[in-house]
Amino acid sequence: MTFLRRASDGAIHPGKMARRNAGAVMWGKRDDMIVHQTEPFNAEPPPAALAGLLTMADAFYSRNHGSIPEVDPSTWRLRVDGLVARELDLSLADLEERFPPRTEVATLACAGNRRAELMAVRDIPGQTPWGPGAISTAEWTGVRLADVLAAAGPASGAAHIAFGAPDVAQVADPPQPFGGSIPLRKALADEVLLAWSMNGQPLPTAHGGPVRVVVPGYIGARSVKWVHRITAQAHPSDNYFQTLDYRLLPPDADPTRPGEGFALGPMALTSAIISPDAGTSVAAGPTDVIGYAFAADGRTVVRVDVSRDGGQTWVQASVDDPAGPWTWQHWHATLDLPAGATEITARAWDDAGAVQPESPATVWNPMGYGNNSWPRIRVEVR
Ligand SMILES: Nc1nc2c(c(=O)[nH]1)N[C@H]1C(S)=C(S)[C@@H](COP(=O)(O)O)O[C@H]1N2
Ligand SMILES: [Mo]
Repeated sequence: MTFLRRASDGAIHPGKMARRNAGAVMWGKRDDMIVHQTEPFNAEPPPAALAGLLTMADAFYSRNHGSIPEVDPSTWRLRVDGLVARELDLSLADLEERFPPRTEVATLACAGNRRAELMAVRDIPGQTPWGPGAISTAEWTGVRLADVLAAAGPASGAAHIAFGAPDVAQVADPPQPFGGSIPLRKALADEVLLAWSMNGQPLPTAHGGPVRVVVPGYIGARSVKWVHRITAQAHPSDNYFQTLDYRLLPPDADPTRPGEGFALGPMALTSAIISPDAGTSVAAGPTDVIGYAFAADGRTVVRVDVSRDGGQTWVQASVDDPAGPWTWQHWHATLDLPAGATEITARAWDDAGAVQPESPATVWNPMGYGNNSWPRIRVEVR
């Protein structure tokens, strides 16, 4: 895939196939998974694996900042503390017995999804060159975070809910366990879950088993895996991944300077082309173009257009109805492709009338987050 060639840090190429597969196999992934890093494990599926509403566990992207911890479900405990009337110490059985179960189909996307297209504009050193596959959708089952918080009774000063996990990120400064927070208002929303099941199976270790947070509509980083502590507090989490990483900085900001820009939470409308595969060759004539679009934060994609000439002329795609408020939607269109080198691009609108920005250059930022510009792929038409 073309975007992998842009990797600055020892690009993955077919010569490293054996190692790629070893990383994928270790975490139960399909062996055509694109492994950006084996330790910590970071991998995305090939675009074709993103075609269904639900992403199978063996194709679901993996984003880790530290070693994946082995957490024993029988000894796992969740501590709820901070500005609450009653501190809680819950086992997995407590969660299952004391609160009503809730199932939600939700798309998770990393804020770094589609970063490779930003890196092509201007390099972003030290960051993973994610293609369009750092996004996946599953059916999550667990309990509402709101129900657990209600049992603890948030006190009047509580405004943020912070999550703690056991995996230590050496990349953080100083090295520390992963964590983050969401505003209390979001934490009390029905869609936010403490999930122990993914697509009807126990939550795999790699995806946060036994229990993870699922925050639909927010950047993936807030869906903290292996969560073992929930703290109600007046301020956002002081964890590195809330205060320094996962911030949107203005283009001219110094990424090493703390406090610039703002912490990301809700996601913005994005889309990608998943077929044809970028960089491949296709036969001239009518060609099906397939993609996903994700309005995020509870919105709906209402229109997608596709162009074979860089945006001079457009064909309206047909867009799947959303499976719920928290999922991506797939779209498809037929383009009549003339022979030669061709760029296919797309643009999506959400129900608030927001449309994707045209160019990655206008959304470029020093840490490479939130690229939601028009997706573009090149194919050779023969
Ligand atoms: N404990 C912990 N939770 C975490 C992370 C992590 O490194 N450690 N990565 C976060 C990020 S940045 C993303 S995008 C999602 C990825 O979830 P997945 O690996 O199940 O796809 O998990 C989030 N939760
Ligand atoms: Mo992420």
